[in-house]
Amino acid sequence: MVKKFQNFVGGRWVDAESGQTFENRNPANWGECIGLFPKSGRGDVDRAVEAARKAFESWRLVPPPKRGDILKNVGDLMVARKEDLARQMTREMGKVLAETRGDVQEGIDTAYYASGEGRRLFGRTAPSELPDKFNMAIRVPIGVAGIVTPWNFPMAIPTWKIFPALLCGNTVVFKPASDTPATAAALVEILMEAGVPEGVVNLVHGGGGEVGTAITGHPDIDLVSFTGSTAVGRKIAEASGATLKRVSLELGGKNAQIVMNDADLDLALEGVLWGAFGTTGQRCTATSRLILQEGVHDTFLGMLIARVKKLKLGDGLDDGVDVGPCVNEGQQKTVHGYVGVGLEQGAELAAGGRIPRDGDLARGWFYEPTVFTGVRPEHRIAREEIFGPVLSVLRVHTLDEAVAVLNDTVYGLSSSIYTKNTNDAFRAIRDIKAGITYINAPTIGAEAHMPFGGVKQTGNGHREGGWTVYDFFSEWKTVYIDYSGGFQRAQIDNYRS
Ligand code: UN1
Repeated sequence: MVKKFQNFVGGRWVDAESGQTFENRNPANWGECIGLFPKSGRGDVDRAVEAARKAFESWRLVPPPKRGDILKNVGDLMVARKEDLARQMTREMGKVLAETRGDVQEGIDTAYYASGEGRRLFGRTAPSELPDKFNMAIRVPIGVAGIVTPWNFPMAIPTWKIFPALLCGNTVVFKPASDTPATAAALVEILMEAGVPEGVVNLVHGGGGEVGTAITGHPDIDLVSFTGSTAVGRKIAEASGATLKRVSLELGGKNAQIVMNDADLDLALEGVLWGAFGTTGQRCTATSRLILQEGVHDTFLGMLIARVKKLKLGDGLDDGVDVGPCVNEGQQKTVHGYVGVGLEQGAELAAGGRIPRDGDLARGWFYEPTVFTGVRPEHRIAREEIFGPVLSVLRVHTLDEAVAVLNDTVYGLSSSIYTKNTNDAFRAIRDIKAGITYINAPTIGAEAHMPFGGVKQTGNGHREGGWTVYDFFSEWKTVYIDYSGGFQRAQIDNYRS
């Protein structure tokens, strides 16, 4: 019997109004069905928003340290269930167990950070220009937050959004990616067990076209936080113009790692293998371009290809597997399509480039780790986000050229440079246009307590993570308290000449 899951609305588990369901399958073994999930629509979103709106009136009055205590419980429950959550996540989206454990850990880190923030959530005071008057700015809750999340970090990314949203006193309508609904259901169960009151978090499963659109356009949702494709992000930004919602968008990337002539090549090699092929390249921070300085180009390429050919593809639950499957058939097709484009435009295939058809690999949506050499900045595989295990190698002569090639993209999320020259490292930090720059480390691996986000078309200027995400999920209220007992006019009574 396949397990049937439900939405969670106003503190109750309920079916979709339509009564319809969709399947969640294992991308490493497509024959395995993990569960049936409600195929929801606008009516389900309406009910969830109603419940969240009602719950907001009491949740906003709960003191932030108390909200933080609940999030501490959430972190503790995640610690206790880490292994089960990781295994379920590998089954539903494919990345290897070490990485799904890391994904859950990122959620735990976010829970404990948010819990501590309950006793900070700092406001500010400033002197008044008038006597016997007190000025301060405090953070207040905003209302109902629509949270729309992707499948590549099924636990971490929802927690990046939901935990600070709750800590700041907002209530939530959560739509997880339809490829990873089981992890989302487990997260909501944990939130409830930890003591989040009814209606404060509502879960609506379903497709982006139906549920996502209903959330992002809903007149009674005050803010939307979305991570996903640039194409969808653009539509959300357009829709939010009509309703003037506050919107945080984390979108595409075309991240690059630079390797300079003086780099520690062994270190740079580990970095690019992890950055390009970890999570099967399905991170918005993935290394999809490798920029090699001429003096190390051939040597480094030789080292890289030898190791790429040894990467073991397989079910992420099995020991010794380095790279899991693509998340679904569509993603596998997209990757293969880009390999065709790379060849057509004249890049050379140095490794991979095929859908493996033998043995167990034929049961899932696998793709060979792929490296293209001789890539030029104008090639589409050097410009467009592929979101798969495909690395494009470009050759440059100088640091300035390396940085210019790295910056030659509409995106600006993560970046990396390997060099032993401190001056070059600092120049790169100054000149690279990206939200995140790593020195002697790969483009992936952001830590939960640091700002996360990108420039240019990677986003719309907000940052998740760390202390910065609290700016998105709270509103500043400025308060003036006049205790003079008299009538005082700013700018006027204190500047009488
Ligand atoms: C993403 O790919 O959307 O920095 C998030 C990293 C992870 C998060 C990635 N901690 O690679």
